[in-house]
Amino acid sequence: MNKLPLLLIIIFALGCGNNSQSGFENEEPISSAPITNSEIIMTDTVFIVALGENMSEMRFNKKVIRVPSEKNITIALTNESTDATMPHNIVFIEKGQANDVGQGGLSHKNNAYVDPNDENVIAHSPLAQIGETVYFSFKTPKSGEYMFICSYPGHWGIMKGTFFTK
Ligand SMILES: [Cu+2]
Repeated sequence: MNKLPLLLIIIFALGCGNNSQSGFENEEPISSAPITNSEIIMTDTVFIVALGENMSEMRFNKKVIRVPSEKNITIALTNESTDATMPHNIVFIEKGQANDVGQGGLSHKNNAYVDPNDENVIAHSPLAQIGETVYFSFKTPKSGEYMFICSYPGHWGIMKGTFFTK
């Protein structure tokens, strides 16, 4: 997937690691030791954009999301709409359960329109207001086919896609 932000994070971490307060005057090498995966805790990030200015245009920029199974990942959801009536979230759910999850979330506005006890929900983001990016991390489920929706009222019938883990 998109490795650039991860690389930047690593570079940033290296840059902060061994520098003294002297800043520009510090010409010493940052570190001679190689960085190994075991020394850095990190998750891969999947970037998703919610688009559209109204109910007929609204959509995710991805129809399919593929990630490794049983692995911690981070989702970054950006809401690019400029219409304030278009908040969105992203909810990863069991296949075929979009309507049940959406209906069940209607009475849970304070939980981003997701029933916290819904067994069909794998993980979900907060609501992203227009122009906002929200992040959340979760451990992906075992290898299989799932789906993702926006559970904002009236959106799940259109804003949905397939979620594969392998
Ligand atoms: Cu939505």
